[in-house]
Amino acid sequence: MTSVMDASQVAAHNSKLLAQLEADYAALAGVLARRGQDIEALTAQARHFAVAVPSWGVGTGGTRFARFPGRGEPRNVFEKLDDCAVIHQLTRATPTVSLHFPWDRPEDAAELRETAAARGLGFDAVNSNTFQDQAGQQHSYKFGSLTAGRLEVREQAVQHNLDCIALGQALGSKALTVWVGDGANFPGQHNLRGALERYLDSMRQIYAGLPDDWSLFIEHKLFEPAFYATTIADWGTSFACATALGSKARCLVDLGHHAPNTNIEMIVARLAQFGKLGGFHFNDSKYGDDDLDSGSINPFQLFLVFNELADAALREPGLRPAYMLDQSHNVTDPIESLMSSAAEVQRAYVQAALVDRTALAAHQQDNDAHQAAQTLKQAFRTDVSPILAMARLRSGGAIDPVACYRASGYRDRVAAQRPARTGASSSGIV
Ligand code: LRH
Ligand code: MN
Repeated sequence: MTSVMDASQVAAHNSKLLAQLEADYAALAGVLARRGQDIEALTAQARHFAVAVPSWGVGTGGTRFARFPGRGEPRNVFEKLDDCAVIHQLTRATPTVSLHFPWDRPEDAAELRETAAARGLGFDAVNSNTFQDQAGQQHSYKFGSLTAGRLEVREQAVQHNLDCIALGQALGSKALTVWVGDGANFPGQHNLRGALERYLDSMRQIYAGLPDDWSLFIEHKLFEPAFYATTIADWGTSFACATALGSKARCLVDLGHHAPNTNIEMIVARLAQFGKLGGFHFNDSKYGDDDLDSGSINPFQLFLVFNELADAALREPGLRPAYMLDQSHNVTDPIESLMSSAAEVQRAYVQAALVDRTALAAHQQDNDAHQAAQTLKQAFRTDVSPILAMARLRSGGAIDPVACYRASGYRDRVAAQRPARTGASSSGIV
């Protein structure tokens, strides 16, 4: 496997931090042992945790107002893979990449698959895109895609999704995520039921094109780009559609796709209970679909999501939702944000494993609300950073990924290799 960053730089970085880490690790081991918990078991669990990186996340993101490109922007899917490889080399928690088509459509899928494998990377769910028009596209998606009133538009959108499945198969992916921005901006603009009937008709054709071992993830979103009615606006509609389509169809929860203060962990519990929890797009937000770094605004919510996943896993040990990041890095180095975000999701996973579920169940049974809440808070308040760092170290990563990355000069190196985009700032998320 070719490392994008010089492994000796990582070793040199770790050697400086090792003694401190071992001291912090031993101290935490003591705290956990007093609670009857084995730090080694938790570190082993942390080492098995993995979250996929979005290919579109390693470039600088933007908003509808502007996008201000950073230095050394990746110009194609191969340079995106290089950056994704750095993230995995240092965190050891991001072995797969989620691609978006046509943004990442390769000339030669086999070459892309080999290049990724050579960098220790594989491919998670692929994403279709019928929320933009591509150059030379016959029919516009301005008035919808899978729900469009005109049959030829729907057929084009269905065919695009079938092409994504074929490409994903060639790349070794096992799932297709379908998010459509379809909806209306004005009451009366379209028939609400008719739009969903057309969506289901289109999705049945896509579902029929799924290989037996594939999954189809339906991603709901409350609003944007539609600002009055979004066809797949909430988990209920997504759940109804996934149920109508069949066992290979499940629901994907993007944390930023809900109204402020929505109890997202309860949505997770519901979807898990009914066997339709397919996966996640992790990010954080304060207002809308802000696509901010995971755990950067509301880390307690992220913990509560993993607390529900840990509870669900007790009931269905085979539960394996797809974990993916979906973020837009407008003002930070995307590599740093993705490394920190992967660690924050891993942190919530480990903190959820710290919850004393026997004590919690007893407090719930006794209606001791205070102690029940404190049982969760104790796990959330536990600083598991030494476990995350030790997991990285033992898996060949960096004790402090961002510090190691900055010391490596990788961004300077790629900035020299990849000419900066000049001219007026464009707009849009990528
Ligand atoms: C829509 C979304 C979807 C992606 C896109 C990049 O807001 O979350 O998952 O296709 O962002
Ligand atoms: Mn998403």
